[in-house]
Amino acid sequence: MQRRNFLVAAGAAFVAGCSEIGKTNWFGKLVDGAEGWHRGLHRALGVGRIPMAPEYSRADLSPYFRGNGSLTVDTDAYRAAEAEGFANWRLAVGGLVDNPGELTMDDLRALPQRTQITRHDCVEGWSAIGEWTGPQLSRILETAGVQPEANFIIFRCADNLNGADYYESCDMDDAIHPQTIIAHQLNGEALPVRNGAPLRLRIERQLGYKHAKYLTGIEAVASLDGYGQGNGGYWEDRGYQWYAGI
Ligand SMILES: Nc1nc2c(c(=O)[nH]1)N[C@H]1C(S)=C(S)[C@@H](COP(=O)(O)O)O[C@H]1N2
Ligand SMILES: [Mo]
Repeated sequence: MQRRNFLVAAGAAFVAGCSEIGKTNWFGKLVDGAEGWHRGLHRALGVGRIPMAPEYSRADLSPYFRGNGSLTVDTDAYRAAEAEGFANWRLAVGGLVDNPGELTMDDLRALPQRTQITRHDCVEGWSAIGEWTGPQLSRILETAGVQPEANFIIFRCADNLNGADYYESCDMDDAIHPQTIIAHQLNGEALPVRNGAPLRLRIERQLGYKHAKYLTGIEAVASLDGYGQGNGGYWEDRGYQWYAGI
């Protein structure tokens, strides 16, 4: 399968769009802001009224951010990826999008980055404060061109717990929330393996189990049916709530 670098393609489309006035392309639309489900949705929600999770200062950082659930991925492929510093890790972007493709770690690092210091709350009764850095999911979805029928984003993970692949999902409201990022750093350094190296979701208005680690792909879908047991996540399939708001 050939890798399609849609960020580079987007840049090329932008240049073409500037020189060929009147010719429509999605990136041009995005830049001039005249259209786009994302912007429309932000307007409908009312920018400035989006509820934000509290953010903290560096003085509040937990000295050690523990790992929970899977602490690594027990596959030869993951061990090989770890041995090369995850240089060739890819995040697949697919489903109901106009521009499916794969993002490299460099692609993700080249996007505008958000850094946020937030508190992670696990239902098992512990919390930790960490500083997370990565591109906003909204930016990736804009570039991919999410189709109007998409209602959810599915997050695919590399690990398997007791025979089932870990996965998660969220609605478009949380997907485009400013604090929803694909983190590749914790406290200014590459994510430790125990915390989901090389990529993990931070979805700050929700409980710990929603923050999918070891991300391999994101998919825009109309329905959660057909993923896992259809409840939208590994723990949701085992009785936990899908909307795990804090
Ligand atoms: N892929 C994957 N993601 C996961 C888990 C897991 O086992 N596998 N555990 C979840 C749970 S229950 C919590 S509390 C957090 C823990 O994140 P941490 O290991 O960075 O502390 O990851 C969540 N994401
Ligand atoms: Mo958790």
